[in-house]
Amino acid sequence: MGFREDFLWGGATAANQCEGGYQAGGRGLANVDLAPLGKDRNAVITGQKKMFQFEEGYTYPAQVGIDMYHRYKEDIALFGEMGFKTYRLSIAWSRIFPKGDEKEPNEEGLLFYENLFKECHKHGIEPLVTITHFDCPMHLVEKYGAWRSRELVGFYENLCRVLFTRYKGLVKYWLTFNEINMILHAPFMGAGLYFEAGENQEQVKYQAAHHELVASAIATKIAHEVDPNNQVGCMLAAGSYYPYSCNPEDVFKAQQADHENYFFIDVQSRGEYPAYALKRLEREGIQIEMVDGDLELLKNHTVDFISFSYYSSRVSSVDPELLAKTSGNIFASIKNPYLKASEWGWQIDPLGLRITMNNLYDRYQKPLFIVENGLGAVDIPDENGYVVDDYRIEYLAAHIQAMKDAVELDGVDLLGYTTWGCIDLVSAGTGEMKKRYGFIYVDRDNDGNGTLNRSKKKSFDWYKKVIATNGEDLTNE
Ligand code: P53
Repeated sequence: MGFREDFLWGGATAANQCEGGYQAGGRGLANVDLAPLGKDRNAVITGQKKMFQFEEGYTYPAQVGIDMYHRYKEDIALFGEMGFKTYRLSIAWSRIFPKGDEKEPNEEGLLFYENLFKECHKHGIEPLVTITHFDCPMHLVEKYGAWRSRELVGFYENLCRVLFTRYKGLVKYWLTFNEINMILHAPFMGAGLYFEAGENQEQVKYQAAHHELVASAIATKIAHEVDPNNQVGCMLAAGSYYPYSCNPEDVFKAQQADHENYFFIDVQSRGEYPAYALKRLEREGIQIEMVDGDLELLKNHTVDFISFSYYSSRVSSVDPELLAKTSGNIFASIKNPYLKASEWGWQIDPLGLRITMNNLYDRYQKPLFIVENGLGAVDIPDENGYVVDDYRIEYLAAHIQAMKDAVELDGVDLLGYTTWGCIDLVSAGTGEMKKRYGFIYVDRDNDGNGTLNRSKKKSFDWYKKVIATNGEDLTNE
């Protein structure tokens, strides 16, 4: 019983939130570099404010990140010490193709990841690679309007072909787009999209989504052609919607809200635009331009597994008063009176993870992979950089228990679990260093002060024990 013997325990990061070295090795500028700390970050990531270059008076945390570009050996050794079976990371597209539309890739960028993957294998760690984690080269944003343009499909295809060929034998688990549904909520950070005044934003978003979905199918096709051992997953920012009450209108609203997110995975996993989406798009006058062969590509190249992030469940209602009181997250959600929240207002719901797993497994009947979960919190280190993070242990233990229940009691097929930000890194939503998720503390603050030294938190040894017992011992002693 319990988790499968080859269960992939590990942790997850994304290039722009940890690497830094934003100009090193010939790397080009990307949308994610331009999301500033503090005021205006949200306006930039939601595409309401254009920022095509660094501007005076702002701090850009992605420039340095936690300097993993130069320190990955030390970091991977620490992951190895915890017993990680897998490490989820993302490729910075603009390291491989600095502008995005070149014919030939940048060898320095390719070599960087080759060395990193080799380092993983030295420690018995299988890399799990997100091809794009919110990033898009700025040249593609400026010249083509990023994913609103069909041409991006071809550029992404080139990127994937290069990656699958070069890393054959080093990487077998791939995710095509991080949190693909984020394009609806954070279009600039999610897909390099910004809007002109008066433009039909929904039209632009769904056209761009179509391009990503076709690109994802093409990637899946090439991955399987290059190496039949490759396993390709889609990736959803998950968290099922609860109706606020048993008022059928609330229940219906929650179902509709889930549909908005399932839409992407329905296409990637079932291979077709779902009927509810076609009807809705038609009703709203949104027309998706397709190219001959798109529907066949989607149909014939569906994903092998379903990966997702889970931080919280969500709540929906038709009551305008409740709608005014939403919780602090890019996904606006009504506060759930039964749940406590993190310091950033993210509501904590371990059972919601089990519910979400059941919903996804019922719907797709493919193996699941939880590739993000964790608690963003303020940590206070002692003089040696040690943090007693019992709150994090408590959060993770409760979520691991819930996923164990989903496996043992509900029969969900689960491939693995990677906690978000296994080493402290820059927050995607806020740009802060202060919002920490790691087992490893990084000495750096919001203003860029600190030595960047790494130190173990209490949760480091705890997670090591969890992995060593394959999730049987979750106690905190
Ligand atoms: P931060 C919002 C809601 C759900 C997932 O988020 C999200 C976000 C973006 O804030 O993104 C994922 O850093 C994402 C990671 C991100 C992580 O959640 O805002 O894939 O890049 O860091 C946590 O606390």
